[in-house]
Amino acid sequence: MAEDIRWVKTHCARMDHGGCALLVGVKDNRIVKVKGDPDGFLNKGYICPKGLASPDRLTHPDRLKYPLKRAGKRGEGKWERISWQEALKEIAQNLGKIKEKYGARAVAFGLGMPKGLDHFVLIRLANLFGSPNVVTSQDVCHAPREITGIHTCGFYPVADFHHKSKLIVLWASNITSTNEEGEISSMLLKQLKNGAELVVIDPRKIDLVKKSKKWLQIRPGTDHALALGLLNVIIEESLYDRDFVDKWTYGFEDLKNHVREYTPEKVSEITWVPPDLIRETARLYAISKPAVIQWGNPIEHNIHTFHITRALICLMAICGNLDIPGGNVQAKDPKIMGLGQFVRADLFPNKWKEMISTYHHTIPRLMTVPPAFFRKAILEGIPYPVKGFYAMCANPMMSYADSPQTYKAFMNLDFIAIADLFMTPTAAMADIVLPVASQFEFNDIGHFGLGHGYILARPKVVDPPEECWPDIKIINELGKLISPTEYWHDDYNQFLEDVLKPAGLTYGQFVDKGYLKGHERYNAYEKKGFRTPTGKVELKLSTAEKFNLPSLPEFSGPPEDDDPDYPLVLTSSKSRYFLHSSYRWIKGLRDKRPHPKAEINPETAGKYGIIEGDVVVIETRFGRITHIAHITDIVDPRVISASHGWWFPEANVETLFDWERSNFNMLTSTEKLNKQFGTPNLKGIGCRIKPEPK
Ligand SMILES: Nc1nc2c(c(=O)[nH]1)N[C@H]1C(S)=C(S)[C@@H](COP(=O)(O)OP(=O)(O)OC[C@H]3O[C@@H](n4cnc5c(=O)[nH]c(N)nc54)[C@H](O)[C@@H]3O)O[C@H]1N2
Ligand SMILES: Nc1nc2c(c(=O)[nH]1)N[C@H]1C(S)=C(S)[C@@H](COP(=O)(O)OP(=O)(O)OC[C@H]3O[C@@H](n4cnc5c(=O)[nH]c(N)nc54)[C@H](O)[C@@H]3O)O[C@H]1N2
Ligand code: SF4
Ligand SMILES: [Mo]
Repeated sequence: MAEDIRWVKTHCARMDHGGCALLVGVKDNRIVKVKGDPDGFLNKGYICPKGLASPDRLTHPDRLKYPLKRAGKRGEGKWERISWQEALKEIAQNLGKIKEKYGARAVAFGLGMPKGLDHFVLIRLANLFGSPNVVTSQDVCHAPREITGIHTCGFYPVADFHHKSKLIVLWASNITSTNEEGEISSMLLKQLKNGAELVVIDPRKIDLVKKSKKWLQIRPGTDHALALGLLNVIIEESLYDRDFVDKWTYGFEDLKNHVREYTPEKVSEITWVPPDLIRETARLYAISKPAVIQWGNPIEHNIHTFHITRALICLMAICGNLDIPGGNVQAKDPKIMGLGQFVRADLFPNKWKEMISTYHHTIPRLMTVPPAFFRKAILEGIPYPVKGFYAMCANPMMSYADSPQTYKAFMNLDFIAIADLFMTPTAAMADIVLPVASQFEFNDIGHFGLGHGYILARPKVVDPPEECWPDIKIINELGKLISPTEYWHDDYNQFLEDVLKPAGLTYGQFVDKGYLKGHERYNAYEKKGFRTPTGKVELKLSTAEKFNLPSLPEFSGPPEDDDPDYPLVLTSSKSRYFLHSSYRWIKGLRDKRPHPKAEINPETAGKYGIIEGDVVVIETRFGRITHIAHITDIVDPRVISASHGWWFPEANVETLFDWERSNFNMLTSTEKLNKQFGTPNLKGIGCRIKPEPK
């Protein structure tokens, strides 16, 4: 029997940022086994539970298999099956009508976590259709660190795990669970084996705390204060890299004067981290070279995200850890088609002038629309009305902050089309639902356009079932109906060839290689300076006045004021077994984590009369959900950590799968937003808990 199995090499995807090389065993167009590829460039054989379960995505009996058209009222769960031709025609006609009446910008295109090349094909469609509005969750995912990086030092400083670091600082990054940044946790573990030291900055005692030299159990939402405290110690104790600071930074004296007030004692009161631990951490980071900061999501789940990310880059810079091997680096792409060229940005040069976010004065270079501003356009017509939405790879009913507002906005749209693998709370709100082929069912390129310096081959392994189409094919066909046909291909696979052409490779040749990595080049600034107006790392922003940005990283308080009615501090993390709101319908994964769990310290549980397994009500000023109590000392008694992304595929479609019951974003709000990125508070929110009344 074993001889019948055909083994195919590909890369894991659409379960997180992806990256593990896989060996996939196929028999009769079915995946029968999957394992980590020992030759994998990043993972060297590692595979996680999600990777192992990833083929089960394809064979679920309830998977969407045919295009559907809404038959009842919106969200009522009544559908009729239609053909692809009808579905595409319906979408084209509705988007066309909106374009005619309100202009192309009244149609927004929605994307979730970037999953593959399709992400960029949809941006291309938006450009060709003439809409500047591509809505994504970038407000709370990567845009703050990437774009603040560009403004501060001319690039996005990614953690370099490809070279030896002396010290690794995991700042709000639970990498053994989330494999964040397309960097593989196995690479980090290898570094630790080779002697790198570890500092963990996390309100939860994550697994890697066991391997760490120091753990800073920070009060959620106060990272900007901590970063300023570290800067204070490093500067006051003259531990910074004097040579680099003299030659390559702008505004050091201003930063020095500015951080003087953030003494470890003061910062300790805000962050709950003991003053001596702040001092020791600052010293360790300053003297360990190279040291790398692996930054995670919670630094951008906060209205102060611009200050946090600015302060972290200042730390990297003054300690001389920018653009050196084993530090935070500018990854160089291989010789492939550029992102701008691929999405045909040239055809829409004035896009930024027309975007919804321009009205809200978001930071230059932010080219996607934050969800809060998208909904404002729908509900209030500010700055102009939005009436239509085409989205794929996203579940905004769960992933956007302030879920009731998303529901209201969707109820007010004239037309919604959603492409997904499964009926979700978002797909259930659509007029047209499109069934997609996913990972393993079509040829794809991973990590294109993500700034990690490499791309990965993801060749097709099996045929998709029934009428499931890859998103790239859907967009390619829709593109021909709603934009000039000459920009679309006869066969969507040609897009893969386009990307690889500059490398002189066909897709087939690329698959044989497995991946392409850009040339490693460090200290690039020594030749040309940093790509900022001053040619230096701008500790103080020279563009502050021009772009109306704060010139220095500041602390103006925690995300929310203390409120005695909500005495506990709420945070959350992502589950090792799911991707955001995705895949709770995969049995093998759901069995591992059947319920949304709230982590509660034993002392707090005792105080509120809660025992392990109780249904608990979690309330903030904005909403109320239930979770299952998990009593654990991995959190401080003052903190509650809940789970993100919960809906119940097994529940009734008429209730939109109980989308409100345990959905963390029922507890968040968009009443306060970060100015540069439109980011709401997802962490550090005042809350209270009680057992659910019986
Ligand atoms: N409160 C809170 N909110 C958050 C976060 C948080 O930590 N806390 N995290 C934020 C972050 S970092 C992000 S990136 C966003 C993520 O937000 P989303 O990307 O909206 O996240 P998912 O919930 O994973 O939704 C992805 C959907 O894509 C579908 N899908 C999977 N594969 C394919 C495919 O190949 N094609 C198509 N068309 N669909 C597919 C899945 O079934 C799922 O329904 O959420 C953000 N929101
Ligand atoms: N299994 C799995 N993997 C994923 C994802 C997933 O949903 N599931 N999502 C993918 C995506 S799109 C992204 S962007 C990445 C994100 O990956 P991560 O950045 O690792 O995301 P989180 O799990 O939200 O948060 C990381 C850690 O921050 C801690 N934390 C909570 N609040 C605070 C705070 O205020 N300050 C500090 N310093 N720490 C805090 C949490 O306890 C958690 O351990 O992961 C990717 N990989
Ligand atoms: S860590 Fe991510 S890329 Fe690796 S097997 Fe798991 S889900 Fe796939
Ligand atoms: Mo993300």
